[in-house]
Amino acid sequence: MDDVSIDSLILKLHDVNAVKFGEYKLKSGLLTPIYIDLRVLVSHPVLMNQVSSLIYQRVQEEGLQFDLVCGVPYTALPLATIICSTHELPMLIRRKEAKDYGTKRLVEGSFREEDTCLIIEDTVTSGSSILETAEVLSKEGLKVTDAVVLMDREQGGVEMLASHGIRLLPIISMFKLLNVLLAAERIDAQTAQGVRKFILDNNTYSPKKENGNEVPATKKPCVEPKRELSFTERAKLPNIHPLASKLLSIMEEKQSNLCVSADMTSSEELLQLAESLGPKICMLKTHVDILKDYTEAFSQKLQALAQEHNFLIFEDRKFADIGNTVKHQYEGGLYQISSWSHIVNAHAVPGPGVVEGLSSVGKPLGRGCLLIAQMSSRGSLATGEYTKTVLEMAEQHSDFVIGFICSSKITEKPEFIHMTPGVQMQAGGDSLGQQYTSPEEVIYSKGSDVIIVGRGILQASDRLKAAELYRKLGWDAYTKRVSQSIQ
Ligand code: S5P
Repeated sequence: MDDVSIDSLILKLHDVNAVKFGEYKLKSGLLTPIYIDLRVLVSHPVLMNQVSSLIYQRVQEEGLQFDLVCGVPYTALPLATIICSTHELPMLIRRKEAKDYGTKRLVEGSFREEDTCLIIEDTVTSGSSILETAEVLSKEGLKVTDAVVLMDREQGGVEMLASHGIRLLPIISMFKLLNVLLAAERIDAQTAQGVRKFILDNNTYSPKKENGNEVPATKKPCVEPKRELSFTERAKLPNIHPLASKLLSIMEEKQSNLCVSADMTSSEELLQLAESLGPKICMLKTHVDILKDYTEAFSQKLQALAQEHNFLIFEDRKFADIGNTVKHQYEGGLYQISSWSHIVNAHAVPGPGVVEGLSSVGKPLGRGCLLIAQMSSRGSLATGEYTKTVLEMAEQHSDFVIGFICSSKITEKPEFIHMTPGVQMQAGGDSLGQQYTSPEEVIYSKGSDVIIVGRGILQASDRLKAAELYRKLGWDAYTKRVSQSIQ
């Protein structure tokens, strides 16, 4: 299941008021700052079908084996019905109350003893509703081993059900939901933090409560929040691209998530800038084709400075042609970009061939590529479905694509690095469509990793002082974000 369809589903659930923020009473009497009310789904048939197909997708991905399906009454009942009808699976209906006439059955439908029944639920807090349904089914001789839930509030349901031998497979977790709503500016950082704290403070599962016996260590609840990984931890991920790992290590070592955009027209000036700002930055971005005096000696000097001050070079070439053409543009011509630039970027407009062409040159050299998923300029067309497709393209080429040029975090996959241009201390823009966001907003609120700053530093009277200020603002926003995710 890809992150993108989950992200857009979360936004749609918020649109229809299935996710509400405020003060609400849960079944247990506890007051909660977030309320998930999926009962409204029945009024939105398109959404209803999307949710049902995501649940079924999860069932398939996990390769679950079962003979029958039962939805927990009432909200999950229509979901189970759609799934069973679409995929022609036999279903059972669990009655909440036994009728006082006729058969007095609690479970309607045909089944054999020892049949395995898969449970479907809309939202889980403690897991008690699923357990109740599982107990009714067990009394009828049915086996319950798995349950799939759309929304897990991450308050102990997984652990509680596991202690009863039921594996709960959630599709959306509370922390994921908060991150997506935050990135889309549906909620502010304070609301997200308030809800995170509530969830962590109100875990409903205590192993000691289970039959009065201490649960073995392996079954202890995972109260550890799904905290955000630090740059150092991300650098050590098993599937990380070596260049992404190098960049993340540099960032941690230099405490800098600042990339300076060295948009200068003189090689000499650019080298002077690299020399003086080198210690403050993790990466230096060039537009080599705006230099009036490019020589091979320039690229050699720049590489030496990158080595000396430990930063990476990113040529912002924005390749956007068919694979065969970009291959030549990257490798050859006047600039021979692949020979000196650690990182380049590309538009996804031509389709995957652009990445494949670049990769055929860059991969053997250990280079990496950023895909342009969003742009900072007014009226940019890189939004919505386009951005989602870019993400898919990156996932399919993760042996060369190390991250994105974007305005906010677009994926939860920690192997990808998010880099955001259009950054200045003050909001505003220029007369040609550039739009600025502050370092704090970009890193803390929008979840990006690296700020790319050009004129904010280049036009300052003291560039070194300005670079240090941006470095500090970017770094503080990152440390604040990571530390809050583990509170
Ligand atoms: O969406 C984008 C993508 C890029 S790479 N918006 C951008 O502004 N950029 C680049 O970042 C742009 O080409 C320029 O080099 C830099 C921003 O410069 P500034 O002076 O506006 O900070």
